[in-house]
Amino acid sequence: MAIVQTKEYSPLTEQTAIELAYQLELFPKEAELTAEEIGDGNLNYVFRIQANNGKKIIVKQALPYAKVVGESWPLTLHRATIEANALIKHGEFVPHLVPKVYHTDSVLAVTVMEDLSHLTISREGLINGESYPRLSEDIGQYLAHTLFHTSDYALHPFEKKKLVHSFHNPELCKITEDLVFTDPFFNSDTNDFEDTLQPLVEALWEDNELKLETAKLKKSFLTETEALVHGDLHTGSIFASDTTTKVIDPEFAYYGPIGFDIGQFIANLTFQAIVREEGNKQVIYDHIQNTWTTFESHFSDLWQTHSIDSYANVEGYLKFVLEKSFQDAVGFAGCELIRRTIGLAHVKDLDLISNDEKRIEAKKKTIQTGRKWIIERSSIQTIDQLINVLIESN
Ligand code: SR1
Ligand code: MG
Repeated sequence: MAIVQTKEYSPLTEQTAIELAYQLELFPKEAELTAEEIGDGNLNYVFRIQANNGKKIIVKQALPYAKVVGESWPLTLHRATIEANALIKHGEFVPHLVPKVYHTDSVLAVTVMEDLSHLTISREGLINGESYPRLSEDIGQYLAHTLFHTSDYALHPFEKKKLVHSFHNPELCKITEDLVFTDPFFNSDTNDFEDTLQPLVEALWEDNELKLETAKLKKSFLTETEALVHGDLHTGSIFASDTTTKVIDPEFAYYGPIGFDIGQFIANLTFQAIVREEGNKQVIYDHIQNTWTTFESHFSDLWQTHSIDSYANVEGYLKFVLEKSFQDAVGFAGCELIRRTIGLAHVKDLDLISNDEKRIEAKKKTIQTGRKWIIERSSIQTIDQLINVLIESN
């Protein structure tokens, strides 16, 4: 990896992104390069640099503020380092499921990585009716390997605690603490929803049972350093095709509860289960089921073959860990459903429904499903039960 010493931060332009690519010698000197800013996320610049011979790379740069809100919301540049290090760490276990990192620069807050433009962001594809036959198998494996191998079940305690320290990510965690676990459940300025939803939303704010259960989930997010989680595993953080899956964007990575990524991914599939026409829902139910069963079987295999925990072979311990992770995942999924519907950062799956009546109907179902999953998570014990609860209210 070439090292370029950068003295101070400044936002890249298409021209300076090209200059950086030349400096890093990622292309031959004689190559003619073009750049295009293609980022449509909430936080960063993403430049695609292309040479006249067709070779492409991605230069991603963190901005010192949240793009979704503007310069009034300052945001640490350190998230670029967290993201690059999480891609590299997770890539040790599932190299085929993450992009290759070619270069990082912590001062410029830049990560240079593999271009994935032959794939589609899975949220966009799913909205357009794609079924992505490999998606849940790949994500189930991604979850099992990244979560198991970064946990105390697989690592010496010194090594694990070193990782906990190096993935300390308080600013990005604070965004999740506020936007996922707090603001949607209170009358907060960041919330954003249609007037028609006001009575349902006010009922959530008054719902002590829901708030108590959400507080318990937030406590888990705040305190449980189980594994290196991606931290923002929605379908917009996954590139896919019929044959390939790649997980991107782990800038929210930190040591958190094993159920967090599982729940966020299941929730983002659930938006599709809710918005699709009747005949097209089953493929999504199947993905939800297969995500969990793949995770469970790979995690269990890794536990049997690689666990260094003295208690690994104590009867009932693996079952306990899996049950806890499942129950947490159901609750976290419920929070994600609610926050993407009435909080600051929405999802296109719901917002792009142009018919007002249908959109509001879908949002009401989403909120009610989220509430149910949070409150009833201890009685929802299997993935089949979870899907049945979803089908009943869908
Ligand atoms: C201010 S950032 C809003 C949301 O976008 C990211 O993708 C995370 O989901 C975050 O909560
Ligand atoms: Mg992101």
